[in-house]
Amino acid sequence: MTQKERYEAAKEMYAGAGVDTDAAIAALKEIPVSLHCWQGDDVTGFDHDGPLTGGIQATGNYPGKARTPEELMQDMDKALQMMPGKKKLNLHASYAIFEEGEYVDRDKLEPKHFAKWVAFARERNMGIDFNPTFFSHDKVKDGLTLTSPDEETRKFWIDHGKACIRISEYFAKETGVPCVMNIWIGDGYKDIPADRMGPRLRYKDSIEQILSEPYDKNLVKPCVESKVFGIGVESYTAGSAEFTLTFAATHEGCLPLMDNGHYHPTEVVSDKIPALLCFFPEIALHITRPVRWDSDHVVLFDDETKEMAKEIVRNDALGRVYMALDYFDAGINRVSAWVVGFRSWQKALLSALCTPNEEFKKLQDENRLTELMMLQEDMKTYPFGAVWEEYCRQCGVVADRSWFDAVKQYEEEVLFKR
Ligand code: RNT
Ligand code: ZN
Repeated sequence: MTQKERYEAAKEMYAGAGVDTDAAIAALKEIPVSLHCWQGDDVTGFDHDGPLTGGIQATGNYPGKARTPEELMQDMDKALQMMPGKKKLNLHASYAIFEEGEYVDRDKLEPKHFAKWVAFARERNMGIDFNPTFFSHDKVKDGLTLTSPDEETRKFWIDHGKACIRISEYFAKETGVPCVMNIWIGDGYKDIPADRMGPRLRYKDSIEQILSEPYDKNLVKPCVESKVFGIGVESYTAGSAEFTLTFAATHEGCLPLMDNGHYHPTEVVSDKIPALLCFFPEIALHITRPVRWDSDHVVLFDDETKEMAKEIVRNDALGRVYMALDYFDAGINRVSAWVVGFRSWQKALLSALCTPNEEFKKLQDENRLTELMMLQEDMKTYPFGAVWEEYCRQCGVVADRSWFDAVKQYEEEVLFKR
């Protein structure tokens, strides 16, 4: 059977279940997914020589990590060629690119320090998302940034946040695509704190000061990302789920961002998506794969990933949910890690789009739950692979595993020579 015949057969079978696979493919092509630059260099960045801090860790020591902006862009380019669909670039402030001999601290960053990234994104028709970097820096004092009781420290980080608002607006103007600016801090305590509210009040004030920087709300979408704990801050994190959710709910234009590695292990973000969509016009996601903790493994086409995609698709929220990948595995080929994770999320979205969601909802509302279970199980063995193949073909990307040959070749010719 040719690829075309395989797709035609699959299309017919899905049509029998009430699914238009052509429409699903067409819809997916329009949905931007943000690709994080930090998988390429283990969250190192270019503006410091120190270790990765903030309670996060990229474990592993696979050779070939990108060391310069040129290498990171080259690697990302390689990865982009193997990803179907619409992409956005996700940057951290620590990836500022300075001229030879130039350096400014994070509170003084300017759009020009990201001009090369803008050129990179524009050439590839990508918008840009942005993240102030509140970690891996010597002005993180006693593990604290925006919650610091030391006013000088806190001011430095507030000024960093404000600088990032200006840079985010620049990204949006240059690319013509709104910029999602995500605030995440690792501030917290290893052991039982004596004051849980004080740091949160300072955090609240700090974000308010950052957001007081004038910006166009149609161009910049500020978010706050919650977290349950980090390495070395096991007992308390200031930016907890309740804190960030309430902050976003009470500050017009600020979005809640959920990272599915940032909750207790039996909590699922798939269930939280529709809860938040009842109240927020827009929300944001960091899509990752937590293994026993916030380990940031490569995203796979697994059950919870599929469930998250379903909640976005069947609630007609593709235009209301900003999707970004967030993982960093230093133990495998980093280009492959990017590709596998991106393709997995694409598969999850396509699979959700190839589900007769209206019919299933109707069965639920009519309390025909026996039938619903049977049909949901039945569809699991539909020829989804043939639809995926067709989607990749239309996007001009290799559908089968042979994309990995290019990764192997790139590894030998480029990565292993570093
Ligand atoms: C950390 C958060 C945060 C970071 C990135 C690098 O736990 O998930 O989003 O992963 O900003
Ligand atoms: Zn995250």
